[in-house]
Amino acid sequence: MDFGALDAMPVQSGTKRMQGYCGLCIARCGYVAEIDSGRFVALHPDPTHPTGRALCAKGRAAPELVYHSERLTCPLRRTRPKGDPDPGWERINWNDALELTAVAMRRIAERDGPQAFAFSMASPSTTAIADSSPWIRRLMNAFGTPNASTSVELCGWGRSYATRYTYGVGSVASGIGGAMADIPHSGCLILWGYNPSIARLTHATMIVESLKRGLRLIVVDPRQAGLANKADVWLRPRPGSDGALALGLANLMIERGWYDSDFVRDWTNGPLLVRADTGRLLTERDLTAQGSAQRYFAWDSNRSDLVLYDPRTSRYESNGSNIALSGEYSITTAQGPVLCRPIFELYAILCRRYSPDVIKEICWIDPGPLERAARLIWHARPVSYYAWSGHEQHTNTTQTARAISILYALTGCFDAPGGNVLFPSVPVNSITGEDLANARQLPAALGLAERPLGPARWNFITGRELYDAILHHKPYPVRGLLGFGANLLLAHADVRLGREALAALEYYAHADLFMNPTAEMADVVLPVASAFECEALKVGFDVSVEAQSVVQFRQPVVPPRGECRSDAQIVFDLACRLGLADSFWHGDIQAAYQHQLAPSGTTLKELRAAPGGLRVALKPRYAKHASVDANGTPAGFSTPTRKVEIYSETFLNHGYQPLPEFQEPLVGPRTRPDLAARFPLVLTSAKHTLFCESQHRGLPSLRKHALNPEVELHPETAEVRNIAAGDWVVIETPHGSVRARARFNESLDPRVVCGQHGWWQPCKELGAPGYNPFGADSANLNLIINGDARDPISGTVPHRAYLCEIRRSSSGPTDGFEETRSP
Ligand SMILES: Nc1nc2c(c(=O)[nH]1)N[C@H]1C(S)=C(S)[C@@H](COP(=O)(O)OP(=O)(O)OC[C@H]3O[C@@H](n4cnc5c(=O)[nH]c(N)nc54)[C@H](O)[C@@H]3O)O[C@H]1N2
Ligand SMILES: Nc1nc2c(c(=O)[nH]1)N[C@H]1C(S)=C(S)[C@@H](COP(=O)(O)OP(=O)(O)OC[C@H]3O[C@@H](n4cnc5c(=O)[nH]c(N)nc54)[C@H](O)[C@@H]3O)O[C@H]1N2
Ligand code: SF4
Ligand SMILES: [Mo]
Repeated sequence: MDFGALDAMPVQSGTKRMQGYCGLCIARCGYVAEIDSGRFVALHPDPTHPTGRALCAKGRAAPELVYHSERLTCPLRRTRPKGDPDPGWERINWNDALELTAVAMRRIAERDGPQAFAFSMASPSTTAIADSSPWIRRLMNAFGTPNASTSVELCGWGRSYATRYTYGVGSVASGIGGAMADIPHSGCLILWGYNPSIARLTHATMIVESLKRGLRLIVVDPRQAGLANKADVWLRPRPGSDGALALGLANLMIERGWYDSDFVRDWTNGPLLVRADTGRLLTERDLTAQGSAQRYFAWDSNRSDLVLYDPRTSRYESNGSNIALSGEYSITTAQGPVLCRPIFELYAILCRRYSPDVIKEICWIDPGPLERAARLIWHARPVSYYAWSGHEQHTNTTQTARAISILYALTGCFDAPGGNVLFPSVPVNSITGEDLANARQLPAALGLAERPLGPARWNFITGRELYDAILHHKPYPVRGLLGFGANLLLAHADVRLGREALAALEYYAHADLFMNPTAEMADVVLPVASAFECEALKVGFDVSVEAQSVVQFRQPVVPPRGECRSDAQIVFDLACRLGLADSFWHGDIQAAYQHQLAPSGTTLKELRAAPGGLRVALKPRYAKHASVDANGTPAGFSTPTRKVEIYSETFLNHGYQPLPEFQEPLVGPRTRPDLAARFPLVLTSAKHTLFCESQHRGLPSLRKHALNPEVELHPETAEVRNIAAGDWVVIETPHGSVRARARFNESLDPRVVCGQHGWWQPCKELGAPGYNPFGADSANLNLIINGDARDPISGTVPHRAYLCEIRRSSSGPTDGFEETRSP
């Protein structure tokens, strides 16, 4: 192994400097913290770190976060009933807080089974929970509950889970099928509903760098946000129409011959024949009773005959180059003649339905930019893409994610240099505890029966499923919850239902840095140390091979505030109290890290001596699917056909469309003309550059630049409603209304408006208001979204495509949020 310690930063007299990485969001920027007389005073970029080129305003505000007057600093216990506006928080000690929690967990598990105790977690993209989430999952596995509510249905499902049905499971969980855009080597990059300038600084700096050497850029976004003004093509879809757009682009590419037919033939299931009568793949069993039901056929156009394909060997029985991707063939089966077509032909037929004219009608995108984008995707290869929130929070997210990932297969760039690459990672022992005895017999997660291919398959539950299980015991009761930061009542639709559900819990403990509207519903609140006050181990920094090679053991910049503890400490302590010490190194976290690092070639001791991180040499390998074993069998893809799946029999088996058919958003102008008459505007949302999700409004250096929630609308949309820039407006949907201030954005289609979610917190120092998350004058955007409309496959609710109307309001919201009463 090749270790290269990062250069130590110069130490100035009087101040101490310390390397680490910022845990506040997914960018995980390498930093140098400045400590003056024991006080954390500033955060600077660490240019020696692969993610350390720059820091954002949130990172620079880290000292404000650490020393904030409203930080939770001691465990609290509720003394008054949950409906009471005053929870009557009472200070308790850690022993009592953890004992109360362990006793409740044991009681509920013994009476109702461990699955009746669920966990919630903040998303790792918006918090430092990634430092401890593997340990939290380990505790769940050891305890025996599969039910983790982490907003995965809103964040990550489309990007890295739905795409597994196309590409199989990869190694790094964050890209498509685990494959990350290899931006420095790409000829063209597609940012699809992803704005790294706000969301992930490390990607943004990398892209800006690459644009200088000629990277071509396509941005798909209803707003001209972030790098869209530097893009070669900016496509502006109607929110929620991305699935149609992907098919429309594929249509042009197929029509013009702009696709990699070798890749499609060799590495996708495009050649396999589908029976017209049943929609199933033609199998050997269809032809003879002795044949295998797991061997399929393609058509050899030279021999004008069937050719057998065996997924176990990932090979066709004859030379692949004659294998047909189009045509219609009458095949004599045991039951008589059956018409069959190759999958690729069926896909091409589907795509043909999305001609440029149809795309104009559905997506509100003109043929010109559509054609330019299709041309660029083909001619500027290698191409990579990253698709995120923009396509993820819809009632059609799963098929959209598939449509985009299959469009991408046409380029033949998967796992090629400059494409989406399965980056290598430093080898470590898995610590999530899937090997533990209880984990091997976990009960089914909530929602698995109803949506067997959705998040429950990976032991994630949706917000709505959690609420339904608490309130209606469907499909079984959930009576206890342990929350690590998730602010469910701001993050999810069905806000009132959520509040009712949390109030109905027999026991709820919530660990957080701050009291938030969700934590207000807890029985016990645990104070958590921020990422700057606790250690953590990070193996790989995701965005490039270079970044992946860095292993870093972050040490606390300053000791924890008050009695705060890290999430990991809480987990290890609880595990011991639950009689699970054997699975938790008897409470010794250092021993656990050592176990994790054992195969890595580095040790905790070495890492402690190198706070800037160590590099473990990693070699990029490409086209892993083509690597062959001793028998000459290619690795292929980890899908049922061992190929990239354009057509999914898994989907068919569960009653879903096997091709990535476009489904209109369930609450949109085309599906609900009845509602559209009163609510003519399409409502979407986007992240705030200064805040992570529902956090950070209390930090003065950030809040002073954004005092109130805003909604972006086109000036024409405003004018006909007599709205001036800066006016308070009401955003109204069939389910209620919230308020925000009007901000004009000429880049929007006049029929689209874009709100901000996550507003509740006041900033006392500035006298900036908080907002009641539930009341009539709320600014909680998800209060007006109803989760009855859901993606049938994943349960995703329509945060990003809903119908609304906007009108001028006479006043802004009052400061209705009950202030936290810590003793
Ligand atoms: N309308 C609309 N709704 C959305 C979205 C949207 O774009 N529009 N986005 C969705 C997305 S993508 C997501 S990920 C969710 C986000 O929803 P959440 O995952 O709930 O994230 P946050 O709202 O940032 O709240 C995080 C909470 O965790 C606490 N916290 C921060 N760091 C730590 C830590 O290290 N440990 C612990 N224990 N707690 C910590 C914070 O104080 C805060 O209370 O919201 C979703 N909701
Ligand atoms: N500053 C900051 N950084 C963050 C976060 C934060 O809250 N603030 N949150 C973190 C989290 S949890 C996440 S998930 C990531 C998310 O990172 P992103 O996915 O980049 O987040 P957004 O800005 O919400 O969405 C990206 C773009 O999608 C567009 N969009 C909206 N609707 C649609 C649509 O229907 N189709 C398409 N194609 N685009 C649409 C929006 O206009 C927006 O510009 O960021 C992480 N980083
Ligand atoms: S982008 Fe900002 S908040 Fe996110 S890790 Fe970097 S410095 Fe921290
Ligand atoms: Mo997210």
